[in-house]
Amino acid sequence: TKLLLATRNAKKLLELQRIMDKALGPHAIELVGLSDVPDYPEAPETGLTFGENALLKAREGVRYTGLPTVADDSGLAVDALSGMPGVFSARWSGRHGDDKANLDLVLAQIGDVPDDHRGAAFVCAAALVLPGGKEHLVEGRQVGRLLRAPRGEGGFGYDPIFLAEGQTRTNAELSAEEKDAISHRGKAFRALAKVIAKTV
Ligand code: ITT
Ligand code: NA
Repeated sequence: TKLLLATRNAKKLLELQRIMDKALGPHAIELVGLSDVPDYPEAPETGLTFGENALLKAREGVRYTGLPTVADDSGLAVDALSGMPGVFSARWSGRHGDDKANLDLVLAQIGDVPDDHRGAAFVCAAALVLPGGKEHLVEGRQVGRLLRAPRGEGGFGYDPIFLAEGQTRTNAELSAEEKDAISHRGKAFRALAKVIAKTV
C-alpha cells in the first residue's frame, strides 16, 4: 500500500519507514515523501498544538494527491521554558531546519538551571487522513532532561542534548533502533501502524 508521508524532512521519512517496516512487516507500506510530489503546495503549519498541525498537514496531502496521508508534528517541550519551543521547535532560531542553531538557542535560554529543573519532553502527534475523509490522531511522548552540552552524532534536532529518563546515553548516542524503541515518534507511529493495518 502506498501512503503519502507529508514531510520534506528526509531523516523523518527514513525513521518512519523503518518503524512501519518493523511494525507491519517489510514492504507492507510504502511511504512516499513530498520531495517526490511535484509542485506540492507549502503545508500550512499554523496550529497551536502538535495534533492540529499533524491534521493540517495530512489533510493537505489527501487534498493534493488523493493518497491516504500520514503526517506528524513533533517537537521539544522544555519545562523551564513553559513548554517552548513546542510547535516552533523546527524554527526556534528563526531558521527553519537549522538544527544546530535551534539547539544552541535552547541551551542558551535554559542556561545553568540545576538538573532537577531541566525537565523536557519530546512530543509527537501523528495523523492519518483517508481519501474518504476519516481522520485518526495519536500522540507519543518521551520524557527526560536537557544536558549542558551536546553528546553524540546520531538522530537529529535536539537529540544530542536530550537524556531520556532511565538512560545513560543521549538520544544522539543511541542506535537508530534503540531510539525508535523509546522515542515519542516510535510510540506514536507504532500506535498509528495498528490503525493503518485496520483501515487502509
Ligand atoms: P516537516 O514539517 O516537513 O515534517 P520538520 O522537520 O519541520 O519537517 P516538525 O515540524 O515536526 O518537522 O519539527 C520537528 C522539530 O522538532 C525538528 O526539526 C526538531 O528540531 C525537533 N524534533 C522532533 N523530533 C525530534 C527527535 O526525534 N529528535 C530530536 N529533535 C526532534
Ligand atoms: Na512543526
